[in-house]
Amino acid sequence: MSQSIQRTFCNRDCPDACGLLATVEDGRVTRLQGDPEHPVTRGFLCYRTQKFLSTQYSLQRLTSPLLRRGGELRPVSWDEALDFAAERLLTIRKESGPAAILHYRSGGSLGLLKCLSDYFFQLFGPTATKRGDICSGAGDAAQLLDFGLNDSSDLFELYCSRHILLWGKNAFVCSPHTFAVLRQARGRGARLVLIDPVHHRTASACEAHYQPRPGGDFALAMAVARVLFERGWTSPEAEGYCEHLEDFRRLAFARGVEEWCREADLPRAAAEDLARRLGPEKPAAILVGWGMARRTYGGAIVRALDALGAITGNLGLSGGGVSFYFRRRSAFDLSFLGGAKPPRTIDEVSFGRDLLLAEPPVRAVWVTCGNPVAMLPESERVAQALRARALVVVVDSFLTDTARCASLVLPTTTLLEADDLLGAYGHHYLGASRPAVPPPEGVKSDLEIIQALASRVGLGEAMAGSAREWKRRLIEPLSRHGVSLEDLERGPVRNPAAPKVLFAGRKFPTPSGKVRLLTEAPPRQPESEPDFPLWLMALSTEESQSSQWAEPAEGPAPVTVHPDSSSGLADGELAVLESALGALEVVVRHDARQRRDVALIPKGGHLSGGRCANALVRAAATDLGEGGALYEERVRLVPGRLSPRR
Ligand SMILES: Nc1nc2c(c(=O)[nH]1)N[C@H]1C(S)=C(S)[C@@H](COP(=O)(O)OP(=O)(O)OC[C@H]3O[C@@H](n4cnc5c(=O)[nH]c(N)nc54)[C@H](O)[C@@H]3O)O[C@H]1N2
Ligand SMILES: Nc1nc2c(c(=O)[nH]1)N[C@H]1C(S)=C(S)[C@@H](COP(=O)(O)OP(=O)(O)OC[C@H]3O[C@@H](n4cnc5c(=O)[nH]c(N)nc54)[C@H](O)[C@@H]3O)O[C@H]1N2
Ligand code: SF4
Ligand SMILES: [Mo]
Repeated sequence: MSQSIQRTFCNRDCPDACGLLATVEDGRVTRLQGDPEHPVTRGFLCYRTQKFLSTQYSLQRLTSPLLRRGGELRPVSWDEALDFAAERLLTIRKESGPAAILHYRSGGSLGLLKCLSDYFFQLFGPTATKRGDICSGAGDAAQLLDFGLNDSSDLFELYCSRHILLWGKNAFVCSPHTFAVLRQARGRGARLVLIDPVHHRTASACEAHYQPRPGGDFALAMAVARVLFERGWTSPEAEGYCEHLEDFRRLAFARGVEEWCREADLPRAAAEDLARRLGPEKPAAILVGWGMARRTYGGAIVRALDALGAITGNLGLSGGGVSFYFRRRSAFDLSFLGGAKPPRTIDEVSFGRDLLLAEPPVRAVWVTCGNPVAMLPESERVAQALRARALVVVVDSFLTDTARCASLVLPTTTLLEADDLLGAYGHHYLGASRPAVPPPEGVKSDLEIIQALASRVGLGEAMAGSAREWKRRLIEPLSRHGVSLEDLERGPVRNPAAPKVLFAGRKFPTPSGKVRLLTEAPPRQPESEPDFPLWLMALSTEESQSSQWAEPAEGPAPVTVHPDSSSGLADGELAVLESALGALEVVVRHDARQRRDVALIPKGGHLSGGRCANALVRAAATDLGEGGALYEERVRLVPGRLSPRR
């Protein structure tokens, strides 16, 4: 028996970008471990990747292209599949122009070579692309506006923090390796506090948990700002590196601390406690969760948190900062993607509606690394919009909700077969993945698929090159720092261009060189909607990576509510969860630690399994960055079952 240990990297849409060790016996991966030598991975994996071998070797995995004929998806050869795709794309481009073709790529893999799919469609058109960002649009835009840059200090700077404010962040589930660093920081004396309407397991590492009204964070931040100003706890230097300081102060003083706190549904003591941690007891780091900004005024909320970090002098300070994102692509040369302007864009948040209304019509959609039917709002409408196209090609390893709407499905490689480059959005380490095993017979990598298509449409030469050749091209900036591809393949390398302390010297790449403080409050939101009293939040769960489940989930989705908000339904009882858009059969779970105005459901449930939260969520944009206000939908729990007709 032959046995070896292959070193690679996890490419999932996760902040941690772990180093993996795959034990391979007779050509089959038999064990997956976290790389003990990776400074962030430290030898352990999350639940979902620990269980990945059942996905890798699942009998549901696709091993042949599927072409829709007579209404059914049927296996065909690769030549037939690719000839069909090439012929249809060329015809549509000839008849209707490249704006009739849409390329949609999401976060199935964060490997940088996935950009080659974008590159192909730029050369082939440029074709239409998506616009906005369902994941982090509002927060990204907020930080770019305020700081001119969306990046973070070194993760291990948290060891220098006196306080760490986890603002709407569930690191335990979403970034388990950051969670481990947080616990170590606590061991070194840092004090942790969670600000999140939802009770979750990250609270276990925190000495305090404030549960504001969903979206109440803006008011809470203003209460904190007012306390900071009143007590003289702001930095005397803030005037020098902040624009609009006086206007911001006026904004904070527009209401009393008590009034702001009432709006946030928290006691005054909460604002005072947070102000003390940020002001006299700095350095304090604010870690901003991506989820928190998925609200109507998510951009304004992140801007308010940026301002708290700025006025207290926590920016540019070791152990301070307001961290939303780590620039995972900054080490790589992606300039070949150039600036080809798409002839039109389709809004990701209202994808279904935009696609249905697009005029002249989008005739073809190419989906890769994404499951928009399950993961975008108004799932049924997204499915309907896709089914109404002349051509839908989906590149995936499984027959997802989206693949079920396709005319052609092309089976592709998994993270254990990937040959790619990785940066992380939760720390500054880079890596190169290498296939631990070859793909099964009948499966091609995304690069091979794009190249085979390119050679059929006259773009073979432009797309040519092995994965390693492309990698060498992308890491050109690193070679100037003496980092080679071989170095990256041997193990993690810290991005040499990434700062240890971001904004040291308090210089900001904004037009004025200063932080731009916000000066206006968003409109007040209605506090209750009598017909739909609960905010629906479809949140990350340990068991899945968005719609990719470690083990198939069956039966009605669990919905967690405070016992007082369960419409009299017992724990474990079946019920119907209704929004203004749709209804789902669910099983009720009681949790007295939750607020009385929220209903929690796992993110990533499948439409085909009747578990998809996005069947209830209407498309609504955030105030900044064209993100999705995914957690703003209101719902109610109703006794009974869903009648089959509905
Ligand atoms: N209601 C609600 N909706 C949400 C969210 C929420 O919190 N609530 N979260 C949002 C967020 S943060 C995000 S990022 C999006 C995620 O949305 P998506 O990125 O669409 O998420 P996934 O379900 O992970 O879909 C990725 C697909 O890529 C496939 N895949 C994996 N590896 C590869 C590969 O190497 N090549 C190719 N071609 N395919 C591959 C997987 O099998 C999977 O079907 O969803 C958003 N939707
Ligand atoms: N296990 C697992 N891990 C994942 C993923 C997964 O699907 N499963 N998804 C990955 C992806 S795509 C991403 S983008 C990241 C981030 O994934 P996210 O799911 O965005 O996780 P968080 O950033 O922790 O943000 C979610 C938190 O925001 C809180 N929140 C919601 N509304 C508010 C509010 O109004 N105020 C406050 N203060 N908090 C609020 C929620 O209660 C929740 O605790 O995680 C990645 N990690
Ligand atoms: S999903 Fe995230 S935590 Fe899990 S192995 Fe991959 S990078 Fe690590
Ligand atoms: Mo995301």
